[in-house]
Amino acid sequence: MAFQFSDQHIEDFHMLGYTVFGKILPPSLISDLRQVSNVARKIARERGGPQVQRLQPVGHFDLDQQPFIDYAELPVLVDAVAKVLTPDHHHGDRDDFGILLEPAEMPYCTAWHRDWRDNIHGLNLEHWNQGLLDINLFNQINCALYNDSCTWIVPGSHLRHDLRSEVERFPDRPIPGPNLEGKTTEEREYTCLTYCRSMPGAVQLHLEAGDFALYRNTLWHMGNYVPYSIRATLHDCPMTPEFKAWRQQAQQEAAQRQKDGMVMENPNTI
Ligand SMILES: O=C(O)CCC(=O)C(=O)O
Ligand SMILES: [Fe+2]
Repeated sequence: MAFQFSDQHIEDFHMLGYTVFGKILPPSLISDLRQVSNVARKIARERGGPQVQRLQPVGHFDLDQQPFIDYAELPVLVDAVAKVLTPDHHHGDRDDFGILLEPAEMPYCTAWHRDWRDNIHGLNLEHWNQGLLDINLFNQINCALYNDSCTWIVPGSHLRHDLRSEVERFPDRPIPGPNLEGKTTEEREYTCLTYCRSMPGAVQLHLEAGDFALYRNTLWHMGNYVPYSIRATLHDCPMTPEFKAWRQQAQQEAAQRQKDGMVMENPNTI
């Protein structure tokens, strides 16, 4: 069935921290985006090796830009994003968004994290804490061109700081991923899945081709990847002037704090 917006999308976004606009991309656009993603995959692997996770930003590479422009301007999508967020949130900035890809050789996963807090070394956590509930900050998009079940999330965690069980699961910073040293392909796959499930409240996000997931990247989340599931998922941000400014300031401050010897603040000890 063609995509239809409903208030449930707004409710889910706020309460769960994510909502999915099901099958919102028309098949012809999926087809154009898949074609350009095949080129992107080649470029990404040439530059970053077989295990590379993404090519970003798409506008900086020798890729046909028209499908990305069509995606950015798709009226039903612009309208749905504006309804959940505001008309000042704009997705599809080609100087910004990328494509997430499957690894060519071996399964792996990211560590569990909340973006910025747990993956930017030197970040000032006070600034992140202050922005936690700000609708102009920290919104993210995964728009799947193939069925994609890579992303795991803890629904509702965007509304709060960590629960005791989460602190107990990951007391230290940086948060460790699973130990994949010396493991076979199948052992790696098993170990990564066990790691996904080790987080209390974790659920797997299942997207079909043409689905657009809008979520708070302040949610606990992670990515889990296997080479046998093709992936080309647009990884985008409904950008605002406020988030651009926050990001720039946070990155500058983090770089300075790293120079000063700061590794990563631990939210469990401040
Ligand atoms: O692959 C995904 O869907 C999530 C990736 C992610 O969270 C990250 O790279 O920060
Ligand atoms: Fe992330």
